[in-house]
Amino acid sequence: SLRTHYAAEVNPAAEDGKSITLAGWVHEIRDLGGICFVVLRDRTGRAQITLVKKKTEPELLEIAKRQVRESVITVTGIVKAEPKAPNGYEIIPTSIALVNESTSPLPMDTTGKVDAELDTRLDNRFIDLRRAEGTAVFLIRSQVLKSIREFFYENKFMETATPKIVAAATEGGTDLFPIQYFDREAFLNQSPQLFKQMLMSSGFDRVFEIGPIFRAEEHDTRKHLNEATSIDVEMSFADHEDVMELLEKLIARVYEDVLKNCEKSLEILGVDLKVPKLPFYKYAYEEVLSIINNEIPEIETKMKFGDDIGTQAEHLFGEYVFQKTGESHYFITAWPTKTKPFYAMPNAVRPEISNSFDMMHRTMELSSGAQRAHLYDILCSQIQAKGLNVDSFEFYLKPFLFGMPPHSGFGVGCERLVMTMLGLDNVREAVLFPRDRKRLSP
Ligand code: ATP
Ligand code: AMO
Repeated sequence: SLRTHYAAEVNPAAEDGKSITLAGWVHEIRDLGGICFVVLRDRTGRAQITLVKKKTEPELLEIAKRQVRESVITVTGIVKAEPKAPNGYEIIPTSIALVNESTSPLPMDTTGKVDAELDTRLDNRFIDLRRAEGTAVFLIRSQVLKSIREFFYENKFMETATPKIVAAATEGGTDLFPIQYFDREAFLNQSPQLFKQMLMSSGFDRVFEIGPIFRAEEHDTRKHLNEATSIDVEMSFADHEDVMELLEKLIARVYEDVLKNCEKSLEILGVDLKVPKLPFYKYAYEEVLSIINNEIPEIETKMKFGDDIGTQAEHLFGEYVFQKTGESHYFITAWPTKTKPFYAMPNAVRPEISNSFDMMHRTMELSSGAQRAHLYDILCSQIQAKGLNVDSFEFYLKPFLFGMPPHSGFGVGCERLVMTMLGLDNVREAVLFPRDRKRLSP
């Protein structure tokens, strides 16, 4: 490797006087007359290379001054503790190599001094991600996914991979992307839903999958992507209460791990993270309606059973919960059967409501889940009740005839999880190369 250290991993006290090699990008050059600073940046942070003109060989000074911003360089030099420099040290260079010179001018600023529009940033995402904030979001996202995997492995879940090219819709037909599959029409999968349920019949018992989902969402919003990352879970011999408990523990664990392991990234983003308190508050759908109708005057039209909770009501109710409880996360349970997909289990006592839930953040929905209808007849009649054709679900329905255990599960949108955790304005900020209505490149 060309480097001996990352910028933020140099210990100024322990390494004082030693020679090290850093590799990275020229973040900034400041020529103050008698002294010249070159700031090198890598994934972990910044290091100051200090050249005192009188003491530096003219050749080295020339190289340092010529470096165009954002060029790739390596620097070998002596570490000197310096409290005023980034990370508490500076490097007195013995050699500087220009590994690959950047073209100028740059497509956008990387120092944070000039704000760029989100579109400009996404058009130039490779360089946008060099900004400390960009890197921080994805270091945290990486930790989130690591924690999720650890959590599930510790709880005896198996990681699965189900097909993304499919023959039928799972979440209703409207949001499907059709594709050409040799001489047939196929679709990009909207959710692993049907497959994760089929695996319950295989006896896999507890599965999770982290993978892409594709939805041809028509609207261009701050919280919808056309390609998102779904964290999917399915568990046998468990009901909706069991998986809600699993879900809230998962969220708390992810927050704890990020708080513990991503201190610096959180600081860069100015996020003061608070681990949600367990158990999450639960509001039955009908309770939500009653609160909205009686205690939230901003919603003028009274809501009635069966209505969807729209974006405005969702926001105001989230705010209401936050004011009451001080918590951002909560569940809305017991949704009307007709507002939930066919695979949700109707309640045994009141079949017009389902054993389902949405896990909400103050600002938006983060997850939905349910106990599933595991009895063949109920499932078939629910498919029909949605106006769907039972025949097109043959591959899915067959396992229900040959020993399907009771089961429950949920799906969490990874980008929305990261977005709400970090208070990002737009879900696109939580995706490296987002896909939306207008954006197919890069
Ligand atoms: P909002 O309700 O806040 O206006 P939304 O309903 O579009 O937004 P979410 O509620 O977060 O978004 O749901 C995410 C995805 O789930 C969307 O793709 C939406 O189309 C889909 N979806 C929501 N409800 C159902 C449903 N009952 N059946 C199938 N898909 C659904
Ligand atoms: P649902 O459709 O609610 O449920 O999706 C689950 C979660 O995935 C995220 N999500 C999205 N995020 C960004 N952009 C999108 N277009 C998008 N669509 C979905 C959201 C949402 O809460 N099969 C069920 C899950 C289950 O019951 O197990 C399902 O797909 O955070």
